[in-house]
Amino acid sequence: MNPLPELIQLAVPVREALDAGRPIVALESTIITHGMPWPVNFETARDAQRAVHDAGAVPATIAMLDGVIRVGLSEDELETLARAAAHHPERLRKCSVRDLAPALMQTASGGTTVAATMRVAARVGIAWFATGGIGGVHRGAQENFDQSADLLELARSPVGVVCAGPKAILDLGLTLEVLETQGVPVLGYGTDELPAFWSRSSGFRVDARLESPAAIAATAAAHWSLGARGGVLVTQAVAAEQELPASEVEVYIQRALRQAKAAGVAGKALTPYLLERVLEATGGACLAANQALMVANARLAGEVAVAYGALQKMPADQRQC
Ligand code: PSU
Ligand code: MN
Repeated sequence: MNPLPELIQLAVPVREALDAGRPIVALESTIITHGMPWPVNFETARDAQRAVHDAGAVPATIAMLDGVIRVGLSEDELETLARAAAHHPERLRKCSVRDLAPALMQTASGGTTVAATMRVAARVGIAWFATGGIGGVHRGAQENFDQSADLLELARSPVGVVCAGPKAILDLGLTLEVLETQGVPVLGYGTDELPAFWSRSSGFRVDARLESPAAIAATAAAHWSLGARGGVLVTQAVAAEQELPASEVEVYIQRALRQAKAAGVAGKALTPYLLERVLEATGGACLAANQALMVANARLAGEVAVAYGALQKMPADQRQC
């Protein structure tokens, strides 16, 4: 079952769920190591796992620990990782796809990004994944070529990714263009408009609005039945009570971008830097939004994974697709 036993280690509940064909939801860990401060990073990761569990699926947080890719962390392990991020940030890498093999060889530890988490999920056979906001095409990409590997992995790995849209620090229009080129369906759960992470509106439309987890599962199943090898992006807007209006947050994003430029921040450090500046500027309001949307996405991914599992077990002639 496990293709690379010494490199990827499955937690017992995850292995059992895989063997029994029960629904599983992968969760990323860069949000713990580089996305949120202590103790919110721990609380959010823990609550996301609980939300997946309450929806009837098995949570599988993926991270790199001492040169092993771990699939499924206990709450104690989440806390240890979250504390390490606070006390020894220099010891934890941000692992995207290109970073996994070197980190394995060097016995390193770190968080896995959306791209790396998708890759590992696909490798072990997990079809659903929840995160906060995906990476995408950065503003100014025309000059700096900065596009997140998340987009390329969405084109490659057949995993359904539930998120609150691309992070608002990005160029959302260009991000949608790349997703279109790569053949990745962008679905809206109860929304026509693409959500923009901390905000409910972006001015851009999703490809299809769907009203239920079952409809999302059936759409993904149809996409994969057609032989598509890539992922499906499911977007859910942050709850209205936690939302930061786009016009308000845009001012802080602009300022953070100027600060990043002045400080010469680029490459993999850019996204965490920008998120941290916006967090400071909003005095924690965007952190509360990030926390709420992450947990809500975990719950939805759990519901979709359950619906998808039921669909797989249904006789072929009774399936919608
Ligand atoms: N969302 C957050 N915080 C984060 C990230 C997403 O709220 O830290 C991480 C995700 O792991 C995502 C990564 O995959 O940022 C994208 O980084 P980059 O733009 O360097 O590819
Ligand atoms: Mn980048």
